[in-house]
Amino acid sequence: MSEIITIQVGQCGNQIGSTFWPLVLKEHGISTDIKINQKSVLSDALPSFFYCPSDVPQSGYSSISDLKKANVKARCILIDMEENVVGRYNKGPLRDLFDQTCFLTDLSGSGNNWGVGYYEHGNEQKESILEILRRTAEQCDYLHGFLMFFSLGGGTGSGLGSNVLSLLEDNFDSVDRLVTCVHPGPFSDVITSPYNIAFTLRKLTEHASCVFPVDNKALSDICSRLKPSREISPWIPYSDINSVIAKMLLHLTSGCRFPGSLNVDLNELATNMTPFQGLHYLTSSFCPLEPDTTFLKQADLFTSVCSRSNQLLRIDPFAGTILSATLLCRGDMSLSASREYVNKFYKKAQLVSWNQNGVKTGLCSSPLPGYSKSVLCLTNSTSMSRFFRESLIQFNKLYKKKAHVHHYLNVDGFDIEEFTLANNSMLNTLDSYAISCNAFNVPRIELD
Ligand SMILES: Nc1nc2c(ncn2[C@@H]2O[C@H](COP(=O)(O)OP(=O)(O)OP(=O)(O)O)[C@@H](O)[C@H]2O)c(=O)[nH]1
Ligand SMILES: [Mg+2]
Repeated sequence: MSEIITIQVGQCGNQIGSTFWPLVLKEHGISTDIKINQKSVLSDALPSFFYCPSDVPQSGYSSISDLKKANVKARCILIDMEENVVGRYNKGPLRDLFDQTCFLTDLSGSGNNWGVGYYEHGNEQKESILEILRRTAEQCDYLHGFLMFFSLGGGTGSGLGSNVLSLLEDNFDSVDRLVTCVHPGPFSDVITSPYNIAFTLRKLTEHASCVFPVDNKALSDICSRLKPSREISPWIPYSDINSVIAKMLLHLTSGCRFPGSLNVDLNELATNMTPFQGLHYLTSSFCPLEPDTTFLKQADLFTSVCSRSNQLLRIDPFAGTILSATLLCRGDMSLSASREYVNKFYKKAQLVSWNQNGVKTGLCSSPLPGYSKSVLCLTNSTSMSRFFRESLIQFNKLYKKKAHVHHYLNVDGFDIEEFTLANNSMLNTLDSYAISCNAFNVPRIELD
């Protein structure tokens, strides 16, 4: 059994976690309600996400209090430089699920400043973080990967998250580092987010194995479609948005956690999906978005998963050339149905000339909780250059005026050169996507 350690950083990362973990428990047939007594169905896969002391049987847990008695703990590291978000874990039903020594908090936050997260907190917390990482890794027999969640727009998730990512590379270089990062979308609530995004993207390009960017605008649109009454009040709660992200993450990791006739594990995914160093940004979409829609026909499921409106990032992967793709099917799905999807994909997509057979399929028999079947589509498409282009434009709007630059220059360790390096790194990734297929010309944007 292979294990995955999750690392949630900052407010967004930890709030995604508080939606993710109840779903993980549900997937294992474990209720967070201590009164319900249901049969645990999938406990053999429990050690992937949970440390189970070896003298305790892994089956037969049906409630969170059973896990508490058996001292089962989530393989999760919770980091925030403020206390309140992580502190909520200690008050709710999940309070006994986490090892208290894997909580790392401070009082000051990073004030939406990547530099503070990366340099100030990064330097102060380095030894504590390494100690938690080593201890958590030692509890694994076969550590399969690190899975990180954080936002790109704030200071702690983006800055300290980037720092943790490079610590992982330095200390566990053979273990894959997968990151789900949340882009604020076009109307950011954080003025400095274009800088924070740019600095983080550079670090993600350099140190991550695979990145699954999602954005709050695409996710809000998905959530409003699911509950049209929201049109009256367009504000979508983060818990709804995070629930879409959490389902994507469960789907993504299912192949290395559950048995299946054609499983794609995270290492395979990182290898198959990344044709060139640094071009490891994948779009994701899944269907059905709502629990059990048994009326959905197999063919509709495919059409839906490929539609632009189901993408968790506001880009259409099919508008560009596809470098690689993976269709992960879960639940009641036959091998022939999944192969049919792949054939349809070849017809729909324009694949890069040197990888005409670049679509992989995975099949995991264990369904997402509440779903009979579902499909996750991951693509590495040249359309991702649009994401980098938009990030560059936003970055340059601020940097041309040198607006807010002084906040970063006041941080110990931060050098003005970081701005040029971030700009160049985004340009490079953008260009590399274009060169990877020689299909189109993306205009360069230079700094003044
Ligand atoms: N999807 C989603 N986005 C969130 C959530 N919380 C915050 N965000 C977004 O994340 C960005 C702000 O980042 P935070 O995660 O709050 O910041 P942080 O990492 O805690 O950093 P500092 O507060 O600056 O120390 C904004 O764009 C928010 O819209 C959440 O629970 N879900
Ligand atoms: Mg915060």
